Amino acid sequence: MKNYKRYLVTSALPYANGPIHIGHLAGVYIPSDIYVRYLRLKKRDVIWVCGSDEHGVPITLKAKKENISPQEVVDKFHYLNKKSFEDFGISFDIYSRTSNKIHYETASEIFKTINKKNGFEIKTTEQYYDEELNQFLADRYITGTCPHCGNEKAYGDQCEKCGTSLSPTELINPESTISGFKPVLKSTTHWYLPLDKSEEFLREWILEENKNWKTNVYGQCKSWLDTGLKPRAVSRDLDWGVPVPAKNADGKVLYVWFDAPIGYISATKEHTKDWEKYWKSEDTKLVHFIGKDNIVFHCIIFPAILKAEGSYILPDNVPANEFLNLENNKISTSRNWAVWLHEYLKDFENKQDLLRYVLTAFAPETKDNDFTWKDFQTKNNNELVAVLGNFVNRALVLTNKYFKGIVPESTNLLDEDKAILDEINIIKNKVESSIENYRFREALNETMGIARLGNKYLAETEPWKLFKTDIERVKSILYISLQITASLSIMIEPFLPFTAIKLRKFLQINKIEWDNIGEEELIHTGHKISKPSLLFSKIEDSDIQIQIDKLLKTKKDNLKKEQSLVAVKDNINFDDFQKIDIRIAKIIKAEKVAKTKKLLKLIVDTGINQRTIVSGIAEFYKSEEIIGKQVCVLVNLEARKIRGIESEGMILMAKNSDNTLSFISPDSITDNGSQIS
Ligand code: B3M
Ligand code: ZN
Repeated sequence: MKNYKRYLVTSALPYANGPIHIGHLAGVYIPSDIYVRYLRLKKRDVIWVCGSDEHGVPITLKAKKENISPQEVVDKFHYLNKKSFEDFGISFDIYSRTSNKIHYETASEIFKTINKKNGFEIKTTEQYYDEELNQFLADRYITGTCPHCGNEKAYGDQCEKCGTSLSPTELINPESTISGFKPVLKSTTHWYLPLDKSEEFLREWILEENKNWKTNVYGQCKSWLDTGLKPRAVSRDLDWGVPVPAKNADGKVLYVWFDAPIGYISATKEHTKDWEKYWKSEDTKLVHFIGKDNIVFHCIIFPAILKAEGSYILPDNVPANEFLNLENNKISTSRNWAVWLHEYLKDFENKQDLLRYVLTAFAPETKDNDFTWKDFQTKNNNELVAVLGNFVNRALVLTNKYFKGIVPESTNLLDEDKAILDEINIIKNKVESSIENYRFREALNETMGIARLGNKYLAETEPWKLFKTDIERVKSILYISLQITASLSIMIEPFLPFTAIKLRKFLQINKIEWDNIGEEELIHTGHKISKPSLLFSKIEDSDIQIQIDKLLKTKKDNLKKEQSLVAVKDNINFDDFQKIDIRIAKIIKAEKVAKTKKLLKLIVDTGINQRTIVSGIAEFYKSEEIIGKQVCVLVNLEARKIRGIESEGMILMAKNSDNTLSFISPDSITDNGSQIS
């Protein structure tokens, strides 16, 4: 085990083209905040850097779409995200941005150092060019079929389905995601990082020296290395980004994934003049917190860049999380399917720790996980209120009730009392090991074990029953309960920083040293605590219904948008139209088709005859409610068997934006058989 003198922690730089949502928080920012807050409590020398990732094509496209400059786009979201993080207690040492001058200088320096060593291959190749947009297409803006797994929505840089790192020319049937047109190949010159030449070093460094990395990270790196690494362009034909500091590079900028991770270095430079001690000493522990979609860039590409530059350390660990879904759907900025941090802070004022708690408890640490508002409510009411809040409240209320808020003496502590404090020490050691191994869900659960221990202790000793008969015993029990509460006030700090401050206010104590947790006299006899209020309040059904309704509205809006995007079919001529025969008909019988959820068997009177039609409307209409209804029927559709039933024709239905179906019915009683034309 290396003996590190300092820690350097980074969190993925969020793109400054949208707000922060719960997926970002659960995947990256809460885990890293827990880790760094713990390191600070352990008095470790730690610097934690983050900031806005302000380059890349998404930002230029958003600027184009909104007819503003890229700088205006990033300014808006840099400040929104910076403030949201601050208000949520994400305690970076610095939250910088890659449009800063210091970043341009740093990224340029690193590029020039590698270039001077001939560390790049300069190649003129055919790249995809969107003639509609008049610009070359970045990998991300070309989709097509993945040659490895057949995924038709693979991107030019990566197939998210099988995780393979791709280059656009490998895609089958490429298409521009911006204009929808087939892109054309045009020649252009770029600087390539020869990843293939780093393969051996990466294989040794990751697969041999870092077997302790999380399996999801190790596994993804192994599959990339097994597939074989190829040279990767680190420059782009764009006018927004860090200009390539080389000859014949007009109109070219550094590839966003070349400059963005260097943003960690520039932010450190901005934060401390001792930045090289952190980035260039082997006794610095460098940890990158990211989401799984950034593994290749942090474990393969950025280390290859730093190795080529030659003077930087490499990460000790990259504990990437998987993805968090929302109500069983993928979180999506473009579809507004998210819980936005800045909106949460408004809707649930002063309830930051509630969301921190839930997102830690449901963090996608080893596999994708799901956030639901019901779970949010349940976790709050059954754990924060009923376990942590309940224990603290009883310990403090009873001390106020029996001893006017003065911590009683502990004259005759029993073995069972001391056993509680021993148990707290055991739990503390487990929490330390869980946090140091990036298992934060486990660490939180173990910390909550102390509150559970407290509740059990009070339930077993029942001081309220002894007040009249054995006041000395009551004193010891409440004394121990207050020591447990004092330990909790520091142990919850990494997870629930706002609650920790509130609790220390109730106890009227300053921050306790982490290493003193579980001691017998954290809070002294004679010390006066304050009158407590509730640490947590219940979340009512109405509170979460508002949020659920918000998501339902988003779903409807998205469907409406999709509906409007449904292309009108190709034109037909009048003769073709004349071929179809639609009549008004009355439903005279209806029944469910056995063993199906969606089908009804209808008997309709078409004015010409009675006929059977099978229709997929069972999810929207009950048989009994549609008898007698006049509807439109396509009567000259060839009969076909559906679930063994001869169906002669089709009932015409309108599909709503929420995917429900509605009949097309005349607005007054009409003769059955009336022709629609
Ligand atoms: N801006 C975040 C993302 O891929 C990306 C991280 C950069 S960290 C250097 O969503
Ligand atoms: Zn694939």
